[in-house]
Amino acid sequence: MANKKTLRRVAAIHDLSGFGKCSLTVALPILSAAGIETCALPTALLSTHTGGIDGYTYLDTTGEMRPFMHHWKSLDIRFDAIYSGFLGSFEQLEIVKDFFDTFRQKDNLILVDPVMADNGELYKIFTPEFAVGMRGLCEKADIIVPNITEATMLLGESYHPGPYTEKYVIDLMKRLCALGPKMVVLTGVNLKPWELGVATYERDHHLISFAWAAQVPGYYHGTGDVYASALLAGLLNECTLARSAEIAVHYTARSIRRTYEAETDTRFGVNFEQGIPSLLEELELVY
Ligand code: PXL
Repeated sequence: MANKKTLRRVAAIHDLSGFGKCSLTVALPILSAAGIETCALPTALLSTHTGGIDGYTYLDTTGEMRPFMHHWKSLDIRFDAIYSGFLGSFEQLEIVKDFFDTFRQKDNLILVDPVMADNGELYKIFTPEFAVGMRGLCEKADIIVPNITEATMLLGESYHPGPYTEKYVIDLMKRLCALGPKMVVLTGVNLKPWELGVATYERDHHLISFAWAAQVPGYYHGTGDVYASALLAGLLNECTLARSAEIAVHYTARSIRRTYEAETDTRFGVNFEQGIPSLLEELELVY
């Protein structure tokens, strides 16, 4: 059972999309439910995410980011983890690097989810140069959580759809670790056509693991954010990387399955809310 006395604290650096269930509206409830204090540093304020919903509003909050950072530093706030996701510009990449330098401690965890692409394509608002900038941010992380498309972009390689060979996946993770991070969790992996899952690699211990779920038809928005948030919830509740990765696969797959069965519009995000009790059970968290 996790130690219930220590309240861990995370700085979550993502956009706030009011509708569509991704980024902060996913990270905050999942981490909080897992007993982790979550401090939000918004990178932008949108009416919805940008993935297939027309007419969204977008207020860039870059100008607020350094003032947030300086205020938090002046209060001597310490973070057990810093978790970055969707960033909208090169300037934000630089600010987040400074944030890492400012709040880095010997024993805290910097997790970068290099949100920028999926299914072989950059999200509409990003350019190929942004991928190079994102690589610079990943170099400073302890752990990165790219999908296969993002992984190939970080390495400047071409993407091809799965199924993949185990050797290809392991090689990709080793080369990502060579950029700087000690740990990689690669999402959207499949070795067989009917499965979907993740692979993990811990450089210092040469540890490799895989976790699988049955593939569900359709493309569900925001699942990367659900996954990375649940992964971090596991890591901050004393689970190993492999176990955290596995718990997060179960949680994300169940959220997708629930949404599929409800026949909800896949752009509107997955039903992760009703899976929170079983996530806590798997994390062995009972308050
Ligand atoms: O889930 C990734 C994501 C986060 N935030 C915004 C997005 C996307 C993906 O499209 O548009 C605003």
